[in-house]
Amino acid sequence: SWEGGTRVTRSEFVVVANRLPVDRVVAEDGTASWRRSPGGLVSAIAPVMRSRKGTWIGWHGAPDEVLEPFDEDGMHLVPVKQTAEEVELYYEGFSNATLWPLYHDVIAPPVYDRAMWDAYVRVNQRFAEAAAEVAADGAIVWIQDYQLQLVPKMLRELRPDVRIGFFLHIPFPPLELFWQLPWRRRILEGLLGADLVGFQLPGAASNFVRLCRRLLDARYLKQDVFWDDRIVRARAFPISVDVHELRKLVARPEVRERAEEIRTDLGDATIFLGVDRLDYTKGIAQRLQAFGELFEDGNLKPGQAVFVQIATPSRERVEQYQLLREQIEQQVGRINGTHGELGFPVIHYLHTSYDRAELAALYLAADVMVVTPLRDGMNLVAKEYVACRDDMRGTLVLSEFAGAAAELKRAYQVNPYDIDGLKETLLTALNAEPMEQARRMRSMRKRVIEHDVDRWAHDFLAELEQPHNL
Ligand code: GDG
Repeated sequence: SWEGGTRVTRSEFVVVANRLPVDRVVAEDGTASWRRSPGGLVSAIAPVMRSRKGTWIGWHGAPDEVLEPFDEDGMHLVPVKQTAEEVELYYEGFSNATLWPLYHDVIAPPVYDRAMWDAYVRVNQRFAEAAAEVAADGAIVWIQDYQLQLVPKMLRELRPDVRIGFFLHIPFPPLELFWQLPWRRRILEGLLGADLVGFQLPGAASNFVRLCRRLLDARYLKQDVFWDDRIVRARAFPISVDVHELRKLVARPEVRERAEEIRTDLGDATIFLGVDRLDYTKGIAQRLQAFGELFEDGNLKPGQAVFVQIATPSRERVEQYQLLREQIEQQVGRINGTHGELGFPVIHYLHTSYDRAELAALYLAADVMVVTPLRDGMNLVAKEYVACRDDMRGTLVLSEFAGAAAELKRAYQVNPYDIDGLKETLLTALNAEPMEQARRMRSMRKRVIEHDVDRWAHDFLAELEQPHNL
């Protein structure tokens, strides 16, 4: 159809996310092109996008730049503008300095700032308008994550005919914490614009339903909320990883060789591995503290065991992230300075990001994978490690506070706040016999292989498409 002179492609299936599923890459000769972003969400949704001729609405990553819709990798992409100020207030501000800490147990103090809120409302409205413009009659619109919680309601006001799904990738907090938010009612009403609100865990769905009752006086039955003469379903859909992609990666001879090379480079020491965005929710300080103390106690010797910590740069303009980086780098320096020996540092700290093949090689090389978030919606790293270990070797130490703990029952589970417990668990995992490693790995692999990210997307959309009228 033609609207206002510009051509609008209408789609039966629309995904709305803060970021588009592509990154701009600039070649040496200066020509720019797009490359599909790494990560499970994109690979899970891409096939659905293609088969349904879908449209993905999101920011393209450059502040102030206005881009026309384009096609890439079989997907129709609609860029949404963000000014530099909006990136600061809506994205770095309300999304990552307010909602992120509030939804993760207030591990860091949330910032409550009215200008940030105003920008959040403004940008959400822009996304809702973009979705309203491209959605065909009765289309399915699937909105992603905490940056866009107002979009369901805003979109419903513009387009009552479409079916709206929302998925929250991070935890949904208990009532006592959510109550702090000055705009708590607006966020809740925003989410209630959806037909289906998906969470990682059933407990998060319950938190949501309880809040609807206490804050909005909404009627409910189990996990259905009655709102505005509609039923809003709250359900859990634990996200997962692209098992197929990871299995293909670890089958590549060069990935296997690279894993061997990593082991040799580290002097055939026992390898403990952490892979995280550098984020204060990930419990990096706790795991390094525990690891360092094992040297102090004489349980580990330099040269015999090393910790490889990949810390991918993240949200570097948000103050809490700058503080965290200083704290972790100081801690690494102190532990290496105290326990390392010439040629034998005890921690290899890498503040950089790697390609998927290198990550897979690291997973294959690691004896003990250490995943100790203080709070995490799911944690895909834990599932990726399991998906990669088709040799049935290696052990996983996993925080009870990661969503993944509900499924990976055979991991060595820990409370990351309990440093003594963490030390003990690291040693138990290190000393597990190969038979025991295989027994646990087999059971965890079964879960991840049967519940991969395709199934997650399929289950969500099947529930969304089910008729569910009053
Ligand atoms: C949020 C929620 C939820 C990491 N370093 C590199 C790299 N990664 C990849 C990992 C993994 C992803 O990033 C991280 O996912 P996580 O789930 O571990 O954590 P968050 O980024 O906090 O994700 C979380 C998730 O959303 C999905 O719903 O599970 O709870 O917080 O895939 O492999 N990838 C590459 N280079 C790196 O250096 N290519």
